[in-house]
Amino acid sequence: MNTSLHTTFRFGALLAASALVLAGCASTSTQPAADTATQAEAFAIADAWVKAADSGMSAAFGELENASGEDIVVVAASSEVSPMIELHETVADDAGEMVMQEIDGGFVIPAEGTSLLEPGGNHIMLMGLEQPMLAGEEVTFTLTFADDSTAEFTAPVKDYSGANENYVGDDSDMDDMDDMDDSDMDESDDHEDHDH
Ligand SMILES: [Cu+2]
Repeated sequence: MNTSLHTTFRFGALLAASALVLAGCASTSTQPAADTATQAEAFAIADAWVKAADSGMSAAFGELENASGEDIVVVAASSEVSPMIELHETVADDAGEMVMQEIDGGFVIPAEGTSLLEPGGNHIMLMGLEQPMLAGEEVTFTLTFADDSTAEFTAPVKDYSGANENYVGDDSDMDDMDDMDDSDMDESDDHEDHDH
């Protein structure tokens, strides 16, 4: 009688131990998510170009491509040719005039799709050029994506007579730009300042 009880208890304990081992196997065989690629890695650009300009504003264009199965989003752009670069869209204002403005939420490139930057549409806006951009030169840009990854591309400068939409920044933005221009002038023109 005693022996029989003892055996039953041992058998139960063995079953419980087996169940724990099985559970352990199940959890360790679960793989981590395989897709760890950044948005920048899925990005490419075709036919990139920049509009030639001596000073002030200009814009960059091209076809943004996304090789991944999920939307990727360009949230910012930078280049050493301009201290102030924005992502712009072109829209009709209340009077039906086409005007450009900063786009909300950046440039979305759909999964396995493209997004076109073109005169009269979305574009990378350069404001306050540091130096002239002449046809035949090349300009390097860095794009930042929604996941903080970055991608560089180089675009040739081309003469182009269009893409002259009005900019509808608010007044404070324009004041900031004026301040920036003034300080730049002060630095570069110090030796020519005969006011004192
Ligand atoms: Cu613009």
